Amino acid sequence: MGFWDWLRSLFGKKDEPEGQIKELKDKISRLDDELENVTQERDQFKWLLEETPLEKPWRYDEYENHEDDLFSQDTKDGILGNIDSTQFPANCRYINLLVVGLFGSGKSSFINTAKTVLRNSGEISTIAAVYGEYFDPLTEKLHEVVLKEFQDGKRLRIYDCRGIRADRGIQSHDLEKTINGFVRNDYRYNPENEIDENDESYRQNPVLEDEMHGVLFVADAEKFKEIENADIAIFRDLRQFLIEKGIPQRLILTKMDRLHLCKPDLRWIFKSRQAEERGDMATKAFNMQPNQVFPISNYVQESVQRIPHDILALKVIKNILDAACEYVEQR
Ligand SMILES: Nc1nc2c(ncn2[C@@H]2O[C@H](COP(=O)(O)OP(=O)(O)OP(=O)(O)O)[C@@H](O)[C@H]2O)c(=O)[nH]1
Ligand SMILES: [Mg+2]
Repeated sequence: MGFWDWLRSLFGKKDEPEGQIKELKDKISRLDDELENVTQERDQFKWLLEETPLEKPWRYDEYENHEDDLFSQDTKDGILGNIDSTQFPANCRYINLLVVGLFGSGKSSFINTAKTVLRNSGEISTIAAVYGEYFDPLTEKLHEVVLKEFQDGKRLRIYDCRGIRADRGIQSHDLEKTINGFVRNDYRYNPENEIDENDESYRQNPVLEDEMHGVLFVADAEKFKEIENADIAIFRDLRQFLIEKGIPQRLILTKMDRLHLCKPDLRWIFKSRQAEERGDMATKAFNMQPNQVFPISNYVQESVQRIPHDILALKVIKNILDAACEYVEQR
């Protein structure tokens, strides 16, 4: 008997349909239970796999005893020493970096982390205001922070600014103007209108030391997969703008401390399968080279400095600083 004949036959008989329907309902509910059990089992295996470290680290495999050597006081002192002896270009007093990313991605927290590690006093910096993740954007103004003073009045400066979002975020035009040095510190970005050339925060004739010499894209390792197409377009256009100008750009992946293996101990970050997967996905999503992507964990709850946090932040600071100096020298 075909399906429809069978179905019709159910309703043809007065006393049988109820029994048949109950049977169908029972079958469905039994399968639902089975499905739930199988799903639970699958999740347990997945969890176990994620908690099993990789045999080889996915980055910085040049360190022999990987976690011990990479996250050591020696490594930290070495990078801090290298940063101290940076040869600043003669043609410019300042190296300026801009952080760019979606609302709540961790831009301001990164500035606090970078300030903390370069100051290295043991205290966590709160120079850039940070808020919860579920509110409107907190940072609305261009905010200059001096990360480090070098000899002869040279300075490494970093700039926080309004986040990207197609509807309420910073306008692409304003980002480009900021990078080209037209926007003065403390300008409050207007998501509705581009900066007016008659605004008192509009710098009429910017020089090299007013421009940005490096851009740090910031993305939340947990959420960047959810980026809307319209937002991706803003990133893509900005990246193209930077490539044409030759300005170095790097990607910082924040909130790595929330991923498998990293959660209990950040020292496992480069043996974490989930961290590796997020690193790969972000590299592809932003169309970067793997060595331009830097996973980090910002200081958000900690009250004292920790070596793994410091080293992850130092790696990206050193890398972008060298690239930015090189860029300025060639100008
Ligand atoms: N666990 C963890 N939380 C982080 C990290 N970075 C930032 N956060 C949290 O993410 C939230 C947003 O961080 P912000 O630094 O304010 O992000 P933002 O990009 O400056 O946000 P807007 O200025 O609003 O665009 C805060 O609640 C931070 O505590 C991180 O690396 N790990
Ligand atoms: Mg902010």
